[in-house]
Amino acid sequence: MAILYTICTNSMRVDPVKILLVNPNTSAAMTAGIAAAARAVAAPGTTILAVQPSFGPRSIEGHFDEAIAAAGVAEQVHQAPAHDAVVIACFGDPGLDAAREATRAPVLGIAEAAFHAAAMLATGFSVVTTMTRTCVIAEHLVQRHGFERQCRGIHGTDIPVLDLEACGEDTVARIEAAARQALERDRSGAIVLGCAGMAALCATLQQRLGVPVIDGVAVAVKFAEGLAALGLGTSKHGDYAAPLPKAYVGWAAPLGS
Ligand code: 2AL
Repeated sequence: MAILYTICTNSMRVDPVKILLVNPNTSAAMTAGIAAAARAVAAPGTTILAVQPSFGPRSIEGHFDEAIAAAGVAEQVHQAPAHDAVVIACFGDPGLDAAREATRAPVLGIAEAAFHAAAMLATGFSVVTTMTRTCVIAEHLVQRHGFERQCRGIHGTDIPVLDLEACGEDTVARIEAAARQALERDRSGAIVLGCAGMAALCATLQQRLGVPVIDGVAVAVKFAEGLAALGLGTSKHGDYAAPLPKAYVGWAAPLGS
């Protein structure tokens, strides 16, 4: 027993955790909002370095946006200063696997983190997201992360992502109404917010709805702190090993080695 205790404490980090928070879209206002939401839940001493790609869409609302944004996430993780964990703060988790190849630190997507948290708090949850066209992207994420049994519904509100940069009561009321309908129709016990831009609304919605409302940015930051504190990182055994050295051409040249 004494030996086990020594092994466990040896693997605990005591230094403050440095989190690289990547907003995959190129809205500086949204990057600032997501950074504020992350800092509001971070432990004392945790530092949050919030970044966004140097190219790509202002908001991510479809497959094309997401493909370009994934390259932007890869760019930011490739050129990142030293960090202990990475959070990808867009509900599509763009570039998640690429980022895991590019760093030894744990990398969390906010959709993946939110699904895990929701599944620990209710037997079933519903996702309330932005444009209806992104519902298929959320459905693919649910399948990819293996939450088909817990996710009981995905609901679009047709609120454009950039409307969340500075949203008023009308926008909050629309999300609240969609969440109420989802809880009823899906017989769900929790709501997952399907956009990083909704992070600031989480507490208000939870208070109004009376059920757990999960913002992926907040839970990803707390999971990231936990994994980093335990000295856990992305496995380099197998397909998450560093990318094979090779030249890249065109605008991607700096990403090669
Ligand atoms: C998002 C998000 O989190 N950021 C963004 O630009 N688009 N997600 C979404 N479902 O619209």
